[in-house]
Amino acid sequence: MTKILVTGSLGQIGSELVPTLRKKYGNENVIATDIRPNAPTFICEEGPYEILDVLNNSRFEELIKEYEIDTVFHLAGLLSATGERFPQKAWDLNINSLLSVLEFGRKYQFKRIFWPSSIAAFGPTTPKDNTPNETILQPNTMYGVTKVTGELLLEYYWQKFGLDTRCMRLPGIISSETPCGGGTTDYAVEIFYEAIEHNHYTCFVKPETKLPMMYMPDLLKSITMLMDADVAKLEHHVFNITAMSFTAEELVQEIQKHRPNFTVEYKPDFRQTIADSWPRSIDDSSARKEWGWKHDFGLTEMTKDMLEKLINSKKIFDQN
Ligand code: AKB
Repeated sequence: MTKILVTGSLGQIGSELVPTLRKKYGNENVIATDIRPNAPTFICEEGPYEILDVLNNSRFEELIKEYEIDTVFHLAGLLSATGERFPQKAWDLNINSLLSVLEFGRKYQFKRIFWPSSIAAFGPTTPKDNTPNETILQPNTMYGVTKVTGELLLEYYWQKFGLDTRCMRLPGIISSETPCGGGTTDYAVEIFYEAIEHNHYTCFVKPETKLPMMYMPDLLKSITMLMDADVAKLEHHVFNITAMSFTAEELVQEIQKHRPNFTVEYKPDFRQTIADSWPRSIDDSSARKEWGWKHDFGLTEMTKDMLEKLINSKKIFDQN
């Protein structure tokens, strides 16, 4: 029986991955953890929830022993924009916690570890369009530096100790359950909340900014597929993955099809430089070939679904 621990469970991805994993493996077999004490009921009442600062090694190890953990989804970490404001903290949190997970994996012989890398592993010298899986990795953000380092660590533990590490370079993730924060691709999520609430959005990147993106249902599907993949068929441990690429302006036009009075002004800030250093589109053919990756949502389907979900859940109005 698989016993899973998820770090960063209350974040944008964790809050939707935990219920997905609990459905698949059973509520009691998925231990949600986060540094924050106040977990929403759907996380802390449907299965175990433990407070965990991932830099607290003894507490981390205690939980691994107590629950006999054999699989970790390590999602805790600082994103690109926050990482530029606090570079040392980004290194400390993103790398030292990953190193602990890998060491626990070796010591307790984990079955598998999932860790998200990012398009931030690429940099200004990487080819911008249809960026290959194997290419130049010279990021110019601390977040990107931690992602490249993390990828190398996963590869090292795989080669040296046979630890089964699996990783995807995530594009911007768009979702309706938990608002995101601290990232550069956040505009592609915030815009939906603002469109519904104020019919207006001030966008922090230029209209022509084009980045790879993915809708949460596709992300959850891809993580499950990668973790279920037959190890014998995997030539990589780190995969490019994508579903769509669009400019900020194209996203606005798509939202305006549903909300014709929606308006946007563009006020680029420091996150523009980060966005400009990342690819416009990604070649994820290795993921498609090695474990059958196929996305369901493009810009049109995602936009329609996001607006419907946010309006129906009334989440936006409850927050205020
Ligand atoms: C960010 O914008 O920092 C993240 C990412 C692309 O890794 N969403």
